[in-house]
Amino acid sequence: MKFTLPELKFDTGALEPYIDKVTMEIHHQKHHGTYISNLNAALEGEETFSDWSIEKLLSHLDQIPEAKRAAVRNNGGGHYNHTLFWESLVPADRSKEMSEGFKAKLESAFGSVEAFKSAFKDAALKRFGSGWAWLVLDHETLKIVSTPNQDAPISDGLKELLGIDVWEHAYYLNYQNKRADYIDAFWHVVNWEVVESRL
Ligand code: MN3
Repeated sequence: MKFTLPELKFDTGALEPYIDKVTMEIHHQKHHGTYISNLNAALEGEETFSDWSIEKLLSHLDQIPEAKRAAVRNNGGGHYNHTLFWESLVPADRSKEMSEGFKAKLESAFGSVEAFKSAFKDAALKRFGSGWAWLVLDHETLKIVSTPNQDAPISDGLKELLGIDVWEHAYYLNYQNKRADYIDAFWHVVNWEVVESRL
């Protein structure tokens, strides 16, 4: 399968002031674009995997030849994580509150919505270096995890509901070293309808 860069469902400037236009342009076109080129290059000539989806590749990394495995894990993860990330975002003026049902699930898992947000932020802040923080479903249980680099929860059998990219490329132009401010701003542009639909 030749992987291609998915289109964004909003203009690159539409997430301002929370995520700036230049960051979105570089992040989508250059960073995500490069993961896709590198993933396609790694799988070039590998007939076995020619019809494998990105989900299947990341769920069966042990079946990828060792010489290609790190490239598929890093670039395949980069493609998968960013695709989920773009889909989870929405311009603030189009974003809707989370549903009462979803709120109840978060309250049941974390005590309150605020406690969920605080634990998610903590995971995102404590991820040393580059990586992601996630709200995932582990079988039937909602959990917060973080992954280094471009590792994807799906490789550990977890289902991603919401992820935040905390690589510096995701926020440095606008927030410099202030990762916490970027995380606080992120909540304004979360597409809860999409997040909930992943349940
Ligand atoms: Mn990124």
